[in-house]
Amino acid sequence: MTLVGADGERAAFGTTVASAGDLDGDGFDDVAVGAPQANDFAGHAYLYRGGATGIRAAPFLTLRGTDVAGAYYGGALAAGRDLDGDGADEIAIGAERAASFSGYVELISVGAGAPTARVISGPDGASGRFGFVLASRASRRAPRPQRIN
Ligand SMILES: [Ca+2]
Ligand SMILES: [Ca+2]
Repeated sequence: MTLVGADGERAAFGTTVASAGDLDGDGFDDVAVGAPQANDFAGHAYLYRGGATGIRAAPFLTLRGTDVAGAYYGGALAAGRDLDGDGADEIAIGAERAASFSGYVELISVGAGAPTARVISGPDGASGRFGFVLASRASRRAPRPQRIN
């Protein structure tokens, strides 16, 4: 299985790749790929749907962040987790060079309906590079605390 980006040779498609969790809640895990140099370094990220026969070759969603040249959107991706409990995982995408390297992180919810994006800015302003590195916890679910009577 080979995924090919649509942005040409300087897009750096595949700089980041993440198992995105199950973004649409259909029971199959999906894949995210970043191309942070696409469109004059504005950056794109692509979401590919998983299924019974594997990953689909065409992305079901192309994400562009705020689409500002030099933002480097997609330079960091964090594996999906269901952050709001709706049964579909969310994915975080970083754009560390946006706004004089202030950076931002976009939290994408796909779910069963229209995708939504929430932009989170960092506290450090210019040169803070918020979103340079993203991570999610390794375990799927933390064990529920046991009450000891
Ligand atoms: Ca899925
Ligand atoms: Ca969710």
